[in-house]
Amino acid sequence: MNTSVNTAPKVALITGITGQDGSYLAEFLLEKGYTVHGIKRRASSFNTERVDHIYQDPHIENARFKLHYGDLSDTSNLVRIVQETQPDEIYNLGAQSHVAVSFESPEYTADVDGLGTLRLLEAIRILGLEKKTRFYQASTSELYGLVQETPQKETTPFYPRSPYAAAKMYAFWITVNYREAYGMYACNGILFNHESPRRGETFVTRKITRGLANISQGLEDCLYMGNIDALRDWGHAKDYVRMQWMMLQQDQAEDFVIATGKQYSVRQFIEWTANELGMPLRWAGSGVEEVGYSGEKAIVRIDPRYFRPAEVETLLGDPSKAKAKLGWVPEITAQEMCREMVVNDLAKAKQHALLKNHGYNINVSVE
Ligand code: NDP
Ligand code: GDR
Repeated sequence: MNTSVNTAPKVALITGITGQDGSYLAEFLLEKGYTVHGIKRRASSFNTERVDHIYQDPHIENARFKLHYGDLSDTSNLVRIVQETQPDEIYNLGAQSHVAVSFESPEYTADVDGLGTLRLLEAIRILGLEKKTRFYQASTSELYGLVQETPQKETTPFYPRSPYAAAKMYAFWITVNYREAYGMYACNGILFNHESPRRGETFVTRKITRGLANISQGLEDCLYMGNIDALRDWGHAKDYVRMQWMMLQQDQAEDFVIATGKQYSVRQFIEWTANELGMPLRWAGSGVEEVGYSGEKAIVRIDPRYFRPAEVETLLGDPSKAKAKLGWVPEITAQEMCREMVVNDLAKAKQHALLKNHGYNINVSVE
């Protein structure tokens, strides 16, 4: 652990602060007494829902939470924000983070997820902050792609299977390179899938809990899925942001796998969710004809539109190094997390159903 005696409050800069991890990490760092700066993208409507509860009016004296407009594709903007904020720690969580979308926008994904990382590292260097600013890169289990070894650990060879993973592979190595070339404290957290009630609605777990909760309240009829036999090692985002911080408090920068070491299928996650909602499933048929029935009602079907051009069939992490060196162990199991997500989405679905029953026009967007 870093035993520095400097007692001035630390300053953190988070890219992707409006995302799932950014919001939990900001909460965590504020609780630790940090001043937290975040980069948010300009959008035509408000996009800060996940951090609204920690928003502080910039007019108040000593506000410890500040948002800056910016984008990982914009070098001069990043340099200016790093210059203004002089961070002790940068957490690069911003990304086009959807694997399926990366096949549709490969160049944008490469720019933001790959070159965006380089731009931040260069900003640190250009501003002469190599010895002050510590850098965390949000690397991913998607790097393992077509897995070469099970379970996957820090030494397992990479085999990316999507434009997203290829871009993140560049980001991984440029982070290692800046550590070795310039002596920067820069490290990669190779994080396996992690979820929460704040997970984006188009990632598989949230799509399932939200979709089935809506079905339970009569707001949707059927949930359309892709490859339900894919296997993932799912943890809770709250556990994982704690580890992101721990990685920047060491004497030496190192890369770590963050995972639970347990694996389940998408199919199992659907079944847990359906059971939580009191509508257990019976499967019939196979392949794209497979259907999940609740009673006589078909509520889960396969839509090949959700198959990916190249799939990552199985991921299972080995977090032994994180446990041995940092004492990190995940506290929330995948099934507990599923329950929390169901409770959250069911409450929302009930609110929507109530409004609908009182004549309000409720459109439930589905993807
Ligand atoms: P989210 O998709 O929830 O959040 C992504 C964030 O990046 C959002 O704040 C988004 O802004 C922002 N962003 C997107 N494009 C840009 C851009 N061009 N410039 C600046 N910011 C941008 O992701 P998570 O919180 O789940 O993940 C955080 C990071 O960890 C990502 O880099 C992801 O790839 C990586 N990761 C995630 C894992 C997971 O299972 N969750 C596992 C391993 C790695 P906006 O809100 O405006 O869209
Ligand atoms: P992933 O997460 O691609 O692992 O990337 P996602 O939840 O999107 O998919 C997990 C698995 O579920 C299968 N699947 C479906 N996925 C989605 N989104 N929608 C469906 O309808 C569906 N049906 C089946 C997928 O094919 C896949 O096998 C996430 C992101 O957070 C990345 O940013 C991060 O790097 C990795 O996790 C680790």
